[in-house]
Amino acid sequence: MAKQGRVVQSTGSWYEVAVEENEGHSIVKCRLPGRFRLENYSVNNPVAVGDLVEISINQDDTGSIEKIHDRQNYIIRKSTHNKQGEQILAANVDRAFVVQSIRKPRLKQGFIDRFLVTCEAYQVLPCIIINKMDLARENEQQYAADLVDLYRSIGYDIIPASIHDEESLSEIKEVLKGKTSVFIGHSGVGKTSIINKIDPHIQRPTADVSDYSEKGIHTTTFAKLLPLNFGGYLVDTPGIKEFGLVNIDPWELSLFFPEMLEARRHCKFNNCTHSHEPGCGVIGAFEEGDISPERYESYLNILESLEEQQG
Ligand SMILES: Nc1nc2c(ncn2[C@@H]2O[C@H](COP(=O)(O)OP(=O)(O)OP(=O)(O)O)[C@@H](O)[C@H]2O)c(=O)[nH]1
Ligand SMILES: [Mg+2]
Ligand SMILES: [Zn+2]
Repeated sequence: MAKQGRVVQSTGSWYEVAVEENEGHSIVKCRLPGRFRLENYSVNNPVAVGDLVEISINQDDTGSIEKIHDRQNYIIRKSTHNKQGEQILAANVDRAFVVQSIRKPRLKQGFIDRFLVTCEAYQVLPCIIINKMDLARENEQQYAADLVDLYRSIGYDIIPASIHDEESLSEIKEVLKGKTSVFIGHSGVGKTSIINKIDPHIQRPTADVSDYSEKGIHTTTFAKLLPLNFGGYLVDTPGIKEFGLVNIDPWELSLFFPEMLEARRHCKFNNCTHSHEPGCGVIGAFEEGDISPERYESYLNILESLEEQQG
């Protein structure tokens, strides 16, 4: 008999699927038939956490995934260095959070901007968390304040936070309440620590960042969809190093920088890449100070990597 469910965890070979029962739900351990891998050869994981699936139940009470329902949206990234290919981090989410720490490990604005471009392109509502603000030195506090001003001026939600600051945790809870969200970021920034704090029923392992490299040690190893005690669901994901963009053409990149939308209408050439062309509206807006130097630099860096990918 076929049943409908939602994938709550995937370990590579097994998928845990939550199936609605009379009251509450039960978890069925499922396998994925090989044909799904062939159909989605460019993606490492043809089924992602958050996917809505149809399963059949085997005699030994395990399940078999028969159908993956169309996704409302998803967050996908590519790892460029170790050729892992593409990976869907979560499917069917109302909001995706990029979690960064102001220190240990140090914040990387390029990562935030790549994440935001993916959210724009794949129609996911984003939110930025700058965690570990309790560790911030004076200049880092100023840096965080500047980032808050910058991203809010573009229209993005951004929350400076610390697991030792209740007010910031309540702010995060407000945004999560009643929705399905995902936390994405480098290892060690505190994704799992925040989750453990906002819902004390959840106690997932966390670990110190290395003193030597100031990087996390990849404590969370599988993405998991967690029910929140104040309503809603949150996917905790393992730390990632890179956020490579998937299926975005160089010519359309500026469409995913909201602050460039108006300026790009004034470009002299309609195939303008806004990097060197004469009569470019975006370069003009940048020179006028209407587009921030950091965002424009991110744009150029991403453009270069997309052009390299195209060969
Ligand atoms: N000072 C300070 N430390 C924090 C904060 N948030 C997390 N930490 C610490 O940072 C370390 C890493 O936290 P985790 O929650 O394991 O990080 P993670 O992002 O889940 O890392 P991965 O699972 O490896 O991706 C732990 O030692 C936490 O106690 C914070 O706001 N302030
Ligand atoms: Mg973690
Ligand atoms: Zn231009």
